[in-house]
Amino acid sequence: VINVAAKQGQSILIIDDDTSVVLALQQVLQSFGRIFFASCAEEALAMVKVNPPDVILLDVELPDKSGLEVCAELKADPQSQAIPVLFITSLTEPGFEEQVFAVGAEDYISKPLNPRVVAARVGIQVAHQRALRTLEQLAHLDGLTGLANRRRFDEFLEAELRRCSREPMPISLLMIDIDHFKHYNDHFGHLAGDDCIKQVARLLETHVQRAADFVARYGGEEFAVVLPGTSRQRAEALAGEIQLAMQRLSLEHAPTAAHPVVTLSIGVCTMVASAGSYPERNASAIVDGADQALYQCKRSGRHCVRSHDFAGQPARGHAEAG
Ligand code: GH3
Ligand code: MG
Ligand code: MG
Ligand code: MG
Repeated sequence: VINVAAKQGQSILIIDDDTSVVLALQQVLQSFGRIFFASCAEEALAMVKVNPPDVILLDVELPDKSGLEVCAELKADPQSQAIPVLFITSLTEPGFEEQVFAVGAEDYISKPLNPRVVAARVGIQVAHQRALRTLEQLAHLDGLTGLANRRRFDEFLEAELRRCSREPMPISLLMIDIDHFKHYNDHFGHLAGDDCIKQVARLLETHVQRAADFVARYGGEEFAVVLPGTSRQRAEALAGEIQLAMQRLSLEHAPTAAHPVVTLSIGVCTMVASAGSYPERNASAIVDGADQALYQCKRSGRHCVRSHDFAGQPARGHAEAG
């Protein structure tokens, strides 16, 4: 395994046992980023597992396996199936083109290698990958606040519920809603309202700091915070801190709102694992729980924290700040 070029950018894995091909490709492709080599299938598959490249160039004939088999294996594995594979081939047998696409490859480059054709074909794959990655990121971000959006929240919560029940450890969810926000919009206008939402987003980011924790814009003027491995007590304490920090920010509210400054209501719900699984082990249960607690906040005059209790007791209150 040799890392020839150390430039930033894409990483390209060349799988070929012919040194002259490898050297020629390295020359042509070094401007794309880092180039890695493997000279047999076994080595290549191991490298892809440890460090998945952005593009793979694959020889048809390798010492230990056919390139077609290697490609089929890569495309069968969810971990590697999205990596574009380009075959390098001098084979001119009829039906070969078809075989290449049948095993899931994106394209092929024929020998003798023409540097400009190689660069063009790899460039297309690299650009395509980059566009997909950008779209993927955008699809999971909220445009106004830059926080994770609802779609990302749903994915994250499900994955963490699974992980926390396996470990097992508790998981907490905060549902955070701006109080009387309609009044805010009506009084200050929608643009000011947008700005207020952004300020709440920044405040949440500063207060939710552990690497495992996660903040999302759930929708409108509602936010969600997922706290893996966090007990109810600690989740309530964090909710209290957030609520207090919002009050201290002293954003003037509309005169018709219940409080002179913008405040938050926070519903907390915690799932505690018993014997390696949650009785209510699904995302909608924890969201419902936090929602019910949030509803209790609104009924108790807003600007407070309430917890949902799965044991069926009425929602418990948290010491109110202010
Ligand atoms: P409550 O204290 O019960 O939560 O009252 P509320 O007025 O905050 O709740 P309601 O759900 O009635 O109103 C939410 C408002 O949030 C209505 C909607 O126009 C506004 N809103 C939702 N998304 C945005 C946004 O992106 N920008 C702005 N400016 N306003 C938004
Ligand atoms: Mg070969
Ligand atoms: Mg709301
Ligand atoms: Mg609201």
